[in-house]
Amino acid sequence: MLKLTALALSIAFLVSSAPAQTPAKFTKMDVTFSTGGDDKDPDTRLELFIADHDGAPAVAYGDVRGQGCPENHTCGPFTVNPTAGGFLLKDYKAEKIIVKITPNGNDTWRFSFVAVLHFTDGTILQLAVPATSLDQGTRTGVYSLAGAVKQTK
Ligand SMILES: [Ca+2]
Ligand SMILES: [Ca+2]
Repeated sequence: MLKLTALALSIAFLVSSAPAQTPAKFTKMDVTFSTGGDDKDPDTRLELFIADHDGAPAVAYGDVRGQGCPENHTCGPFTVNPTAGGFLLKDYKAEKIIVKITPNGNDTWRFSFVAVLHFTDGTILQLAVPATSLDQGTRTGVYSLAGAVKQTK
């Protein structure tokens, strides 16, 4: 009986003295593109967002200007940093990666990409998006993080 009480007390102590868990937060995303048979012109602006949907306030943002992505080569990694609020790891499935191009005149870009997201607890999410394309008519692609592969440290 004494032993049980001591055990109960030590458990109570452990619980009460455990530090409050800080929820894991997004720290950065690195995106590497593989260009197929049609390049991205150097003067086609590339913007990368993480947001709930296209048009929603971005929780991460990156702006790439003056850099081309030549045919049959990789370009990047481009680092995308959190904006003011960022987001929590537990909420990642609701978030989307949004790739937006702003061509000067015409440009078609055929590409695939791999996005690697980092979190404060060491968790890494990786999303691989197969071949797709954007052009002056379709400037925005939206890719859900729900299918990302999670690696926990
Ligand atoms: Ca092109
Ligand atoms: Ca052009």
